[in-house]
Amino acid sequence: MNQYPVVRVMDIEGTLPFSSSLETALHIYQDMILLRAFDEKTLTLQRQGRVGTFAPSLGQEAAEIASAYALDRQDWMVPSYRDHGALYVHGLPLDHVILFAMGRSGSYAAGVRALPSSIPIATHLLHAVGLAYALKQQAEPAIAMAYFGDGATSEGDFHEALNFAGVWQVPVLFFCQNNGWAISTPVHRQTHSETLAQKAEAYGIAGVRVDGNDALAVYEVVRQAREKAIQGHGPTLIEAVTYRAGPHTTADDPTRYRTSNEVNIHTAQDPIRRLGEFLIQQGLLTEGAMVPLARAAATQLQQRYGWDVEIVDVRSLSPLDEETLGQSVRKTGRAVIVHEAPLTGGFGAEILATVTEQAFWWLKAPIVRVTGPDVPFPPYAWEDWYVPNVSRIAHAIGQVMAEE
Ligand SMILES: Cc1ncc(C[n+]2csc(CCOP(=O)(O)OP(=O)(O)O)c2C)c(N)n1
Ligand SMILES: [Mg+2]
Repeated sequence: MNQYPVVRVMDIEGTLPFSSSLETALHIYQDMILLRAFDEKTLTLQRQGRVGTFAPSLGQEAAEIASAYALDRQDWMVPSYRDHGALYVHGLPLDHVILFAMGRSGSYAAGVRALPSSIPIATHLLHAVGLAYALKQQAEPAIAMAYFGDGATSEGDFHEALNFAGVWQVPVLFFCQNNGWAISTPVHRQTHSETLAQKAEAYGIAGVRVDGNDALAVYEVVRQAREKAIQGHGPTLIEAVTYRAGPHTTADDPTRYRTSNEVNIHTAQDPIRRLGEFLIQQGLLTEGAMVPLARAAATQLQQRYGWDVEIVDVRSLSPLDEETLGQSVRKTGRAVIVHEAPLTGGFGAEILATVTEQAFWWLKAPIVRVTGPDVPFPPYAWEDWYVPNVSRIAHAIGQVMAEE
């Protein structure tokens, strides 16, 4: 039997080269962040009773967004209920997604080559094969791509669809997001197959397994499978291995069937953080100027005393991510604020006030600021003396750790 190794482009730390355009990578990253923000917003709307049941994409942003970037607008997207991000990339405005969740179908997807999201599991895979059959008949240089989950591979429709697609050799891609769970059923209770990709073999079609948290690998794999289908070389089953970090839908409580330890292990592979690291290394994203210094100080202290230091990079001052600041300090009970500007009137004072508002009762030590001194910024030769350095930051961390 064929082997199904996982295709990867970036490793966990977000390194390794990428042959495609970096501009595409940047756009994918932006839309992954947008999808996460959309998820958060829609969850709030749902909790307020303003939209119906909603399936979030938390943890699956790379698979959702990068797969859709690999398609062309004339391709048919055949989505499932979780694929808001993919639909958005394919041209569906996000407000249509919300309207659909509120039960209004009206002008849904007008002009966009996308079917309505399928709630029944796997039935839409046959519709995708039918669309691909039509594309082939009309000699259109386009494909159909069906989105579905690991649970769908146990449905008869999945097998019928792969069978027809193989027999007819139509330009269809089956994009399976193996997110580990079908509501409360884990993958190992779904199938005894080692992989989902290998199920392609029985139908005489290609099967590929890709790291679904590696946005660039997902993009490459879908792009290549699409090219192959357009050239008349048949369908592909793509298994994107990812993780559903949130609930199945707003009607689900995953704490009843999985441990927080499992969730923590997977969220360490967060696809957004990973692509972010890659883009920073490519010089396309920057991190705060003090972050590398803070990281060096944290590494030193970890090695010397075994301390775990959490670094929060405040990406924008307005809006200020107060929630993250509060969460971090509620966890550690300590805070060191680092910036290059002078102490007096610096933004650090604003952060200090915010942290105090958010987490005063959790503080185990007074907050310490490491900043430039209260003098005008000096000429270049004196810059090293002026801006905070690793040893000053390490010293400040030592100060907040000393109070026990
Ligand atoms: C034909 C059919 N059977 C059962 C259901 C109920 N149901 C909704 S979602 C779901 C699990 C699907 O899991 P998976 O395919 O892994 O997709 P995921 O939700 O993880 O994205 C089930 C059984 C359904 N919607 N349709
Ligand atoms: Mg699933």
